[in-house]
Amino acid sequence: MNEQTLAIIKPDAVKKNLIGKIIQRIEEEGFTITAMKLLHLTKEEAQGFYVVHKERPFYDGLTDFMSSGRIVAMTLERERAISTWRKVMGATDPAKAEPGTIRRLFGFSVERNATHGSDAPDTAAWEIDYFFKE
Ligand code: IDP
Ligand code: MG
Repeated sequence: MNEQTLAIIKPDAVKKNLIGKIIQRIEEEGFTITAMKLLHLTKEEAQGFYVVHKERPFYDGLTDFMSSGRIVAMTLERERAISTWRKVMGATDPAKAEPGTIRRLFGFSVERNATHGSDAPDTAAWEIDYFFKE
């Protein structure tokens, strides 16, 4: 049974003109892109998206970064989409991510790590709704 996850190409990767390479990888990994938007979040929209992290010390920097430029938000569909996309992205910190993963290949720092992926079915549903309600 297919599952959906939310993926974001973050502002660092968009600025480096990596949209095409990342989407090519997504398709090669067997995902179908079922919705996609290029957008520039306001600070408030970035804060809303990452509200789960609002008590974290990195929240203000993260939401500044996520509102610093254009992003690509997508819904990806395949079998086990959530865990598969997180595996393809690699660990949060690009320096600790496995060789060949997107964050290892294209991430710059633990904050500027090229991509986002939902971490569970409930967060995936909430995050998909955040960008693609109706
Ligand atoms: P994840 O994106 O791998 O699920 P989370 O812990 O959910 O990682 O953190 C969300 C995002 O916040 C990360 O992708 C990264 O951009 C940023 N972040 C996480 N930890 C740190 C940190 O220690 N310093 C700066 N930014 C961080
Ligand atoms: Mg997370």
